[in-house]
Amino acid sequence: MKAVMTAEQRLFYEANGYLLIRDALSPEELARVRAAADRAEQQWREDPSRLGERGEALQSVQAIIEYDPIFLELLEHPKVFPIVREIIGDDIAMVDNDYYISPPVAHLARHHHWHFDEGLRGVYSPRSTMMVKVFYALTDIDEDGGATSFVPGSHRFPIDFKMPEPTPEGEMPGSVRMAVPAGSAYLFNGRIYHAALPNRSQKTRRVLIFNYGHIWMKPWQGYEPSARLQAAATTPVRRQLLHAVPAYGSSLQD
Ligand SMILES: O=C(O)CCC(=O)C(=O)O
Repeated sequence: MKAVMTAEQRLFYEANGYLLIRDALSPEELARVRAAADRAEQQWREDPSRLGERGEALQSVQAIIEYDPIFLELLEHPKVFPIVREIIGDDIAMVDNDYYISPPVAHLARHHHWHFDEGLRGVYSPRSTMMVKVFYALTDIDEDGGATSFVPGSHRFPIDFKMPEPTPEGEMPGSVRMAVPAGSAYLFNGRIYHAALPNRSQKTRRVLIFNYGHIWMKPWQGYEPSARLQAAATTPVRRQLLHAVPAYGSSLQD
């Protein structure tokens, strides 16, 4: 595998546990992705049996890759996927994927309180990276617009580290917010302490989420790729991302 991260990106990610990739999507790509996301949202709203959250602070279209081929392309986007692969390794595979729609909320409702994505005690290995999650912003996200917030460096805290309580507004000491323009991507280590802050702006936040782990990990329940997608996957990268290869011994070659 060719290393693609700049020295600055590598150091920033190692120190902080997250990375911002500005202009990950060109304006044309953003428009195409946004149009496909709108179509998926409409299908999902029209059929309440489709999986996802239907709450006040979050509506989510679960397993968005099943809705349109453009989302599969994003799963291996040339500006972002090589970075994720460099961090995780050649045994990379998809864990879960969603389209999150977070409308403004009148009070402090939020959909993700402070948490780590993984707390896999049986395999606790602080030098390993189990998961990396990528967000693509489909709308501009303001400071008060339901931004994802991180405690930088917390991916390296010991598993029994006692995190402080957030303020009622959801603030954590030393945290940063992903207030970013549409078309940006950000990624983070699954062991970083993070939250979605309340959306107190006037705008609905829209993001696509792709979570990656290792081929020997199962996809998150409810996110197992369909037989249709697996059968249509022909390239080695897509077959591995969609778990259409053996769980043990599989690795991308180039
Ligand atoms: O929506 C967000 O900004 C955060 C979501 C989150 O916490 C997660 O996907 O684990």
